[in-house]
Amino acid sequence: MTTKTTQAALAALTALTALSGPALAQDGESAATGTRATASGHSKTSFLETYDTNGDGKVSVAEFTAGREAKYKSFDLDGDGQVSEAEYVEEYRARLDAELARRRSLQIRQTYVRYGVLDTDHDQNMSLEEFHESGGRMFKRLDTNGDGVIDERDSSDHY
Ligand SMILES: [Ca+2]
Ligand SMILES: [Ca+2]
Ligand SMILES: [Ca+2]
Repeated sequence: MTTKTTQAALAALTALTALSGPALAQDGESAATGTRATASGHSKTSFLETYDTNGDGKVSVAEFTAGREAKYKSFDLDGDGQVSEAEYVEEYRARLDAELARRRSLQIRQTYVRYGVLDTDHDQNMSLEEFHESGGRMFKRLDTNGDGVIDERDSSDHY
């Protein structure tokens, strides 16, 4: 493997790790849609959100069993009452693809928004001056003591 390939693979892995949170957890997740964001994939809160179907704040064994059965059925793509390895993986792959597509489209939209902020005169061209304006704001926010240098004496961690 070349260094470049390794880096690409690592980047992909990092992206996937970031995505393997609550919305995409393979087990104990919030329904098949994977759209609800919860604090933690395996928390009691997400468990309650997933299985407390009558909304009384409690999960009975009956509710839990019904929820698990519904989940099992969502894995059983060909409906033969069994879940093969291929089905289990495919169900996850489909949700992962949907989530990646959703995040990608969101990130692209945010990039247009960022460009709109950078292109202050809105002529659809980010001049070097405009780019420097944005950099200047960044620098100012970090240079909290205003001495023209960013170092440990500046108290802000973010710009
Ligand atoms: Ca099956
Ligand atoms: Ca411009
Ligand atoms: Ca400073």
